Amino acid sequence: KHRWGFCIWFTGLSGAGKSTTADILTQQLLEHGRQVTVLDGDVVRTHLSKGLGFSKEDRDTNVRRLGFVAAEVVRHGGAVVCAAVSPYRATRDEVRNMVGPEHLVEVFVSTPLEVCEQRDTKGMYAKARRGELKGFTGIDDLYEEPLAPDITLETTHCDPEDNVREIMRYLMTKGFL
Ligand code: GGZ
Repeated sequence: KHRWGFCIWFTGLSGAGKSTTADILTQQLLEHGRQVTVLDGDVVRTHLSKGLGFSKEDRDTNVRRLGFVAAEVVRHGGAVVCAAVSPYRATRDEVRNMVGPEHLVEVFVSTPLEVCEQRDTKGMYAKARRGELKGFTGIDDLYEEPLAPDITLETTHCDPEDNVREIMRYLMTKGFL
């Protein structure tokens, strides 16, 4: 009944709203009768990627692992929601190719650094600013913005429910739902 698998890939800074949006999207997809595999970087780092840090190499390994699992699920016609900072363009492109370019929906959660830093829900930006946390994305580590994301979301003036509606509409237009 569902012909196509697909992967929604959220990328953006820490605190941008990736997990929040991913959670609501997952609920919506379930209500739509679509089972979903959720791969959140933060959670994956407690099992599949346990022991990995935040060097470029470790981030790439983490992101590729998410991509590998996502590709398997999509290949069997499933739906996957991935949320990870995934700061490097080349690695995100790799993942797109692993999953199959036409099955991956790249969603850029474009919340500006200033806003993420103001939210600072976990106090990590403050730590990074004090130099207690090295290599924090957006502070002293690179974030390469997507050049051609399928969807760009705004979380400063839009609420997550509206953003999720936009993603659902996109999925319907593309024939995924
Ligand atoms: C970025 C870090 C770092 C550093 C710990 N840089 O807001 P959070 O807490 O929950 O999201 C961030 C999460 C990033 O993990 P990912 O697996 O998504 O990253 S990546 O795709 O780059 O592999 C943040 C926390 O881990 N965190 N140290 N140095 N975020």
